[in-house]
Amino acid sequence: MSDQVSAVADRSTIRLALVVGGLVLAVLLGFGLGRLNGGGTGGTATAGVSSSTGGHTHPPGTGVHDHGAVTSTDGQAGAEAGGLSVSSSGYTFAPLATEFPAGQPGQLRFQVRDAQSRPVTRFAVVHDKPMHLIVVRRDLTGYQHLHPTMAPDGTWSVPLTLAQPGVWRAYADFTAVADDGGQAAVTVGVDLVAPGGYQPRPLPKPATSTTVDGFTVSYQGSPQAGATVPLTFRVDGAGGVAALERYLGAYGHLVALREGDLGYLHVHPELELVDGQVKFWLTVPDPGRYRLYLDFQVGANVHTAEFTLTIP
Ligand SMILES: [Cu+2]
Repeated sequence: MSDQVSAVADRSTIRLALVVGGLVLAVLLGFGLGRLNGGGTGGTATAGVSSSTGGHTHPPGTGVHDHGAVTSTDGQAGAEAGGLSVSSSGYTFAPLATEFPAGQPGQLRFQVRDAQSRPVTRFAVVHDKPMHLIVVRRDLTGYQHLHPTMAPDGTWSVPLTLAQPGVWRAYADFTAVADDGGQAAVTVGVDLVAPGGYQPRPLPKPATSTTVDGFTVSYQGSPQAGATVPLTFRVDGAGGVAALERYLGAYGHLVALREGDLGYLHVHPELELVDGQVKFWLTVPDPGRYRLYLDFQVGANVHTAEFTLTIP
């Protein structure tokens, strides 16, 4: 009898040991994956580690641009594109619904969940907002840059209309604050669907100048694969160079999306205007075609200029 009890106890002990061992392994693996996601791109955007450079590289000899007091919103570093995964650095983009009738006003609701599947409720304010949401159709049309609001339970919501049928990509770009106060800059992406006949539009030809809402927007600079190069944007209105205003703490916000996989590059400008122009540092990882989206503000209105960029 005592042998049986002892045997049972031994089995329980073994089971317990296995469970504990498994948990430790899971935690180590999770941490390792987090490190790979954040650190594999050369960044330090792992929970508990805060990087003053925002987890991406700046070219030698150039000043850092504005990331405020926290890590950048990029979620990736150096030459790697982000937003390709629904989970990164232990954080998961969890939409409550992903289907939207085309052309009808709807509401996107989602949570950011941590490695324990708990909704995250603490976010650092980066560029004036705790959450930046980018939505674009798979053919790179219909770009939207939105700022959802969060309920106390960690559920974010924002009005959203997917104008045309197709598969759309949504990127959540945020800096989560962990229980220990550590901050992780993350970009995660998920597909949304507007059912119906998808008629993809070809990417417009590469150009360094475009018009939007009566403004002519042009840029100078020669992006190259694997290099960080300056891009300087100039906005002209009816009366010459337009007076750019700060929007979300900067004179402009530039997002670059890669054709093919919609890899996400988020770049930020120098703090101050240079001759009335807004200057960015852009690191493009690989040859290919990209669509650039520049948000800028003039006369209290925000406009978005779009460019196709080919990297040879
Ligand atoms: Cu934003």
